[in-house]
Amino acid sequence: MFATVPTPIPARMKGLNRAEICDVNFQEFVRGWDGRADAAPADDEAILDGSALDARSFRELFESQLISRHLDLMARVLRVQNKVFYTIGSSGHEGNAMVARLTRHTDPAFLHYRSGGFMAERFRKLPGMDPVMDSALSFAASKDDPASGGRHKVWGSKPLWVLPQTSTIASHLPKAFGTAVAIEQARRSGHALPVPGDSIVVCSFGDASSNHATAQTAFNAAAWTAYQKLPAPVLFVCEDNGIGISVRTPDGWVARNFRHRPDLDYFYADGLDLASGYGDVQRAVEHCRRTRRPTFLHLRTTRIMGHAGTDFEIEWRSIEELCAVEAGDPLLRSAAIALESGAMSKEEILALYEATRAKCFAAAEDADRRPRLSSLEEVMAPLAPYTPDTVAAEATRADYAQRRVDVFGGDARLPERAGPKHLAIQINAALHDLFAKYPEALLFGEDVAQKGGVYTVTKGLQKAFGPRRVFNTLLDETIILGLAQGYANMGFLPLPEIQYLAYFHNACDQIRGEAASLQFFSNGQYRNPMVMRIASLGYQRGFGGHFHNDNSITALRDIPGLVVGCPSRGDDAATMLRTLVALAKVDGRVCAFLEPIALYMAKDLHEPGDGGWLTTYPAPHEAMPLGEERVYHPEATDLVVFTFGNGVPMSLRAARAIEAAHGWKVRVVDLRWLAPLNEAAIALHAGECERILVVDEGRRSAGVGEGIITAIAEAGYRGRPFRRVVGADTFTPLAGAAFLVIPSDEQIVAAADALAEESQAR
Ligand SMILES: Cc1ncc(C[n+]2csc(CCOP(=O)(O)OP(=O)(O)O)c2C)c(N)n1
Ligand SMILES: [Mg+2]
Repeated sequence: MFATVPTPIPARMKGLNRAEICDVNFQEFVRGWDGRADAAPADDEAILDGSALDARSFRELFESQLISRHLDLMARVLRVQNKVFYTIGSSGHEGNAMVARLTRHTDPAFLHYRSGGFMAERFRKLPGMDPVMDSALSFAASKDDPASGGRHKVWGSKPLWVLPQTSTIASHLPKAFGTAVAIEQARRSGHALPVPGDSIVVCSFGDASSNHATAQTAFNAAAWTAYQKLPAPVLFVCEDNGIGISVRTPDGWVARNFRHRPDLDYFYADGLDLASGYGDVQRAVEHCRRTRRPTFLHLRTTRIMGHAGTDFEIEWRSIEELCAVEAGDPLLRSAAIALESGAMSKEEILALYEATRAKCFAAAEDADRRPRLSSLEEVMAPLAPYTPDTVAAEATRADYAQRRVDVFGGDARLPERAGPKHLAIQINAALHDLFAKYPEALLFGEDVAQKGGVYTVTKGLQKAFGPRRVFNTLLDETIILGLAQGYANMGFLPLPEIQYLAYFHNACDQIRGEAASLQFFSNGQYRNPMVMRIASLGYQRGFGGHFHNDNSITALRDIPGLVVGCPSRGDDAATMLRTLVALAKVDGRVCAFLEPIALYMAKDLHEPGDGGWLTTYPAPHEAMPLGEERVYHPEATDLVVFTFGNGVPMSLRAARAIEAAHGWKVRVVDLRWLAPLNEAAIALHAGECERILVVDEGRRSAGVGEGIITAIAEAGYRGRPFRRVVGADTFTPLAGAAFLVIPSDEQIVAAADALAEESQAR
């Protein structure tokens, strides 16, 4: 079957450059082959007796394998010449081409980085596409790279429904699962899908990756779904090469771990042998498509040429072991099949091998001559698209008047007629409105359906719009955000809810590494628009402790491209939500909407019963432009307070006391948008006022306050007297002690006192 390892191992095979050795091995294997050849099979005949693979398919698969191999060999040669910038290869995994052949180009694919064979084969599905040149452009980080526009070496293609992945292992499994669920949900709800309704989702990863928490939660969620007899047609392909970088996967572990999982249907295929593996891959694919059940295809592979070009395996693996692995090279097996079956002669194989090599090198040289990204503007162009006029038009579009009348139960019951209300009520009304406006909108999370969320903010939505649009998920934030990406991929408008800010952090990578990066790494070709609602921040009196009062916004602020809004009052929440949804719809943006829990029910501002924090619901044609601040007392110039969230009512109360104490008129600026920060507005107000106070309920280190102060300093107002009132760098304790670590009204007044003392001292 495979080549045998000669003993003693000849000097040539002990060389440092394993790529070169594998290259020579292949040629020597073909030249030295002395087996018996059958009469050449007809195109539609089995390649070998009993094989499910016909001769024509074999020849094409073999060619796809060779393309993948020569891209690897090329990358290793040209990396040292700085013509190619990536050397994690697909060698040993080329059998994944079978998965591509047996699926459709419209089956969305989320791929392992060793997918050269899969891609070369999927390219065949559409005429006029060139796997070699397209891949070479990506290896070369060329601006013409059709996958990422030169931003990364990714396996990706818009026409071939391959959504580019980052290299964080396992992070793509939740969204692959989400996409599968979305396909089925669309089928049942009549939502127009961008792919055929019987599509399945292909998701590949390595054996070591299968242990990752993010992978495990996807398997669990898929099984949890199937257990309830709900469809989740995702084909998980575990490409088991027995190793992760240098750590061996225990022998038999993948089979042991997955073979008997309830509601995750296990199939095994030999990815090293096209003739015998093909039928098994076919069974797995057909099973997934027909039953719509999550399917686990355990594909045997091997790893040839180390983890990446930088991995000199020879330094840490014995030569005997390396040679044994190389003797199991699936390309040797494919060559043997070609020869044994009589499908190809030695000369034909070697000619194809060399022609493919030449093609890969020529493409790489061509790619190297193409332009690369050469300015920051070019690099960032697809990261955070923003078309303000279209967004404003979309946010204020109010052509659903009758639907909203129906939803709210009559003209007289429209929320704008209901008089002043608190934040939770206005968010609830805004969500009802958005659901009336966008039939593709979905809301899901923990406890959001019948209960309406911990704070009843989503109460009534499920009743009004049904369980297909408003539903509870299983308890896992990673999956909630994976689902959101999947729904977005299939054209829905997801509004996932994260129950508390503290619980965003354990799923943060789904936004940081995945959702927010998709437009960037696909050069704007793919987008997963969403508005993630998160109950956030401190000052809760009813429900204490850190995890319900987390005030860390930092983890959101530094995610490139993410829009973060934080309203402090009900009317702003409604107009902000409309803009966030419009940003998602129009520009594909990923947005976070931080709802200050402590203000959900706040009604009063200065005195009990004054109703100072109630607002009237804004009519549906009103929206808040991205970045726009709300200014209280714009005429005031003695002191400006920059703040957001809970800091706004606190600062307004403090402003009264400050005026009483010092006679200052105080301007309070509610920034409302925390990312991107409106630095121009900050500079403007800072420039117009004599003193500056920053009230930031987040943490001292890396909080929003640092951004505000930087904007002020960079605008040239370094010399203005300023103070900062900010949360401590600590976790939030339970009960009354919580109020020791976050700003208070008194601290704001005290900071103004300090500013007054400073003025006198001058
Ligand atoms: C979350 C995460 N942790 C660590 C890494 C670094 N890393 C890259 S590949 C890899 C090993 C993956 O092994 P396996 O899943 O078996 O895939 P293989 O490379 O063997 O095909 C590791 C640890 C990563 N990319 N992402
Ligand atoms: Mg592995």
